[in-house]
Formats: sequence, structure tokens, C-alpha cells
Amino acid sequence: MPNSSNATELSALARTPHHIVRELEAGLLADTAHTSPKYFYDAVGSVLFEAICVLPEYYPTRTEAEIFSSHMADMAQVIGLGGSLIDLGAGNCAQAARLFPVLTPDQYVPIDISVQHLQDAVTRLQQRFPHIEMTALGLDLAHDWVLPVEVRNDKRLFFYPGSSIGNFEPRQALAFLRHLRASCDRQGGILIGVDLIKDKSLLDAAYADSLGVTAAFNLNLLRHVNRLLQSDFDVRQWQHEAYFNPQKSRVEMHLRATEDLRVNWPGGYRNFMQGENIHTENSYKYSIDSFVPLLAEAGFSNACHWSDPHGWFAVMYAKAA
Ligand code: AVI
Repeated sequence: MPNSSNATELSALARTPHHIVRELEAGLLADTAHTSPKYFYDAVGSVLFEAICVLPEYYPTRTEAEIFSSHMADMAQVIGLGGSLIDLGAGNCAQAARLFPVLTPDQYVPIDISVQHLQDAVTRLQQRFPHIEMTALGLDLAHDWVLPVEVRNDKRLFFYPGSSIGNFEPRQALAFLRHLRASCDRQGGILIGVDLIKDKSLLDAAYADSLGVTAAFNLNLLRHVNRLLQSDFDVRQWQHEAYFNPQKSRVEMHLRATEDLRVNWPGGYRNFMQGENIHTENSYKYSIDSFVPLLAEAGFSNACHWSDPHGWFAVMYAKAA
């Protein structure tokens, strides 16, 4: 018979879907402990990520925005007007909204894991752009997903900004792009932000900023995991670590145990030795020459790109034809 505090723990755990509990346990018990980057984004993590995006060291967001501002008219010429703009991982929809006046989509389909967060943004946006049909969808893009019939089939443009493609392993990135290709006809296309390989010192600083916001973002994952798994991670026993790994062309984020410790959760535990890591994120960096073949392998063609004067970031467009 569980005592009352055990019963509370177990009922809280029962609210976490089974597959999430299993995935977290498997990752924490692996030889090299790891967690999926999706666990960064609880309420606090989402706010911290918004703060990261305006940090001076984190160049991707503002560089991508500059590319859109400088080349929007050219992009519209290549992409064409109208159709359905499908915003993958839309967040507050701000990025896509800047495309509306130029691309004039007939339909806007923002997708995010949290449909509630989306609904508020869409309600505000619908007032500004009443002539665009808007359909918000709550989907986890990391799992199998299909677009419902409400999404118009003619001229689907998948919009995937922010270099989120970099958080997939290359094999998964290819599978994801293939899935997009299979979800549109020959009129469709993809408009995607890709972070490019650059000087290690710039990459290291972007993921280990001087204010420690990225450190807080990384450490906050432990609190989120505690809620999902009823585990007892103590954030004070862990340290943020991030660096560019040039062999693998990716920035790696880890949490490093600062002392020998044990983490417990209902039905399991793991001992960590001082210096042992949990691998929390990879952020792959591409070159134009490595990303174009990936698009081609996925079934997209006629790729073109726009970049910033430093060549730090690229916005790429490719047709489904
Ligand atoms: C969401 N994603 C593209 C970010 C990135 O740069 O990989 C997440 C991030 N992690 C640390 N800082 C930002």
C-alpha cells in the first residue's frame, strides 16, 4: 500500500503520458545519459528561449530577420503569391506574420506543440489580416503527423524558420524533409532557415552567453523533467556546458554533474559521478553545399538561397516539383 506522499507522486506520474515516461527513463539510463531538446520548452523554458533570441551573442534570430527584411521582394518573386502558408513550430506567429503582406497567402496554418499558446496569437493576427483563412493546429512535429483536410492542398508552402532543422539528427532531418515533400503536391515548396558553419568562437559564445540565459534554459530542463517524471534533480548540482564540435558539425549542449550524486524517480534511479554529463541538445550547422543535397534527397529541387553579408545564416527555398 503506497503511503500518501507516494500516492501523490504516483498519481502525478500517471498524468504524464506513458511514452514520455519511457522515453525519459530510457534516456537517463543510457550509457551516455541524454534527453530530447523538446523538454526545454515548458512555460519557463519558452520564455527563456525568447530571451535567448534577443541576446547579442545569439546571432541566428536577428540575422535571419535581417535576411528576410533585405530580400523579401526577391523571395516573393521566386516563391509566387497565394496558397497555404504552413508555419512549422509557429510559436507566437510573429515571423510568418511578416511574410503576409508580401506573399499574400490565402490560408495560414500555424502548427505548434501547444495549441493554446497558438490560439491567442492567431486570434490577434486574424484581426489584423481578416481576409486570410487561419487554422491553428496542435501537433508534435517530432512524431508522425498528418495535415487534416482543412488544410488546402493547392500550393502548400512549408515555412520552417529559426534553423530548427538543426535540432534533428541528420538522418531524422532527411526523414522530416521527406515527410514535408510527401505532404505537398508539385505546386508546393519549402522556405527554411539554416544556420551555417562558422568560426568556433562565435558558435561557442552563442550557446554559452555571458548573462547565463542559455545556462538557465539548459538547467531548467531538469525542473521540467522533475515534473514529468517525479524525479528529484537538484539544479544546483549541475552545470551548463556548450561547445561546437567541428568533427560532427554541431553545437552540443550538456549538463555536467558538479559532484557525485544520485537521481531518483518512482521505479528507478541513476548515480552520476562528478563530471558525468547528460547530453541535452545538438544543433547541427550546415553549409549551403551540404544542405542543398539534403533537400534534393528529400525530393525538393531548384533550391536557391539568401544570406547575410557575413554568410552566417541562410534562408533557402526549394520547390516540390
Ligand atoms: C530552437 N533551436 C533552433 C535553438 C538552436 O539554436 O539550436 C535552440 C537553442 N538552444 C540553445 N540556444 C538556442
